[in-house]
Amino acid sequence: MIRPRSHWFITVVFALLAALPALGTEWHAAVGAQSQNKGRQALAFLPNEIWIHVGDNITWTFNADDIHTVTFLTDGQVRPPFPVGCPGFSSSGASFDGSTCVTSPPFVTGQSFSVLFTAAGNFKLVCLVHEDMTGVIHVLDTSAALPHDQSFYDQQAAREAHTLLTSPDIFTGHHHDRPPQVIAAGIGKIVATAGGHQTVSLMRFLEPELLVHAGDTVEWDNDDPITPHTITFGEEPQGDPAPPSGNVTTDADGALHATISSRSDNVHSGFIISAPQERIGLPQAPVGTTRFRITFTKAGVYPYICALHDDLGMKGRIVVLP
Ligand SMILES: [Cu+2]
Repeated sequence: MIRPRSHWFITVVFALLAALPALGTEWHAAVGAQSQNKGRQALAFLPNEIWIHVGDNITWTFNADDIHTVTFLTDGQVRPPFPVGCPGFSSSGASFDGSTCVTSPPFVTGQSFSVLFTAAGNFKLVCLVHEDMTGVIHVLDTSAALPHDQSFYDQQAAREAHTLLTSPDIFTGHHHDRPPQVIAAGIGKIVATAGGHQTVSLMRFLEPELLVHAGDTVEWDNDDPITPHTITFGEEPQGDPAPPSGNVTTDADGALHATISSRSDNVHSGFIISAPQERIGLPQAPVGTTRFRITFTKAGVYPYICALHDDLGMKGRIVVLP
């Protein structure tokens, strides 16, 4: 027989246990994937759609040397530039319930970020660095059945990474038909799933070495739908890499243009990117800077880089013959 005092004690213990958060499931997913030479980058959450329960935790492991973030903005929040964060950045182990933005800092291979989901809802997952890199996390009540287990997501992530990194068709297309002195600074493709977009980008100048003659003009454009690149001769600019260097002028068709007559000339294109798509509900985006030209006046060998992706091996050179 339980005496009244013990009965009171047991009631308190049960009340305390009920108030504690249920120990949720630990889920795992990947951020990014890359080829061995780092040239091909999958800008993707792998997988990009996951169903979990309230109280579950997801740990994202980063698998690329191109930077990414794991970010949950709030509904209607204006997308900030990635160095700004939410503003600010969260530590791994952050909680998200839809009311306050949570973002990892920009991370690379070997780093990881965990988020605990404390409220039911369907939450968009974005990378602040890459626009067409999105996903959805469906957080269901603990009584709901989940459609997939961890091994399903592991297999799906591996399959998607493989497809993005080996798909041959991003190399085919009109860049083979471009005029001889026009270099594609990158090429890429966006793939859609119900959960959002995954992008594969080739972080390479497609003609890494080009021979021209003194007085010739070389042009670069960018066949990647979303990833900007730069054409940078000499010293890398300090600070924001988006604007061009001061010695760059604008041609009548909107292309940027500079002249190089010595290896000590510092010329930076700023961001060169395919003209952006329109989005319902947003003001029409300007065409932007889609082409960059350099006239070489003297013979010599002129190495250059993409200031954003030289660490991934995105480098080239122009050989100018007399
Ligand atoms: Cu680049």
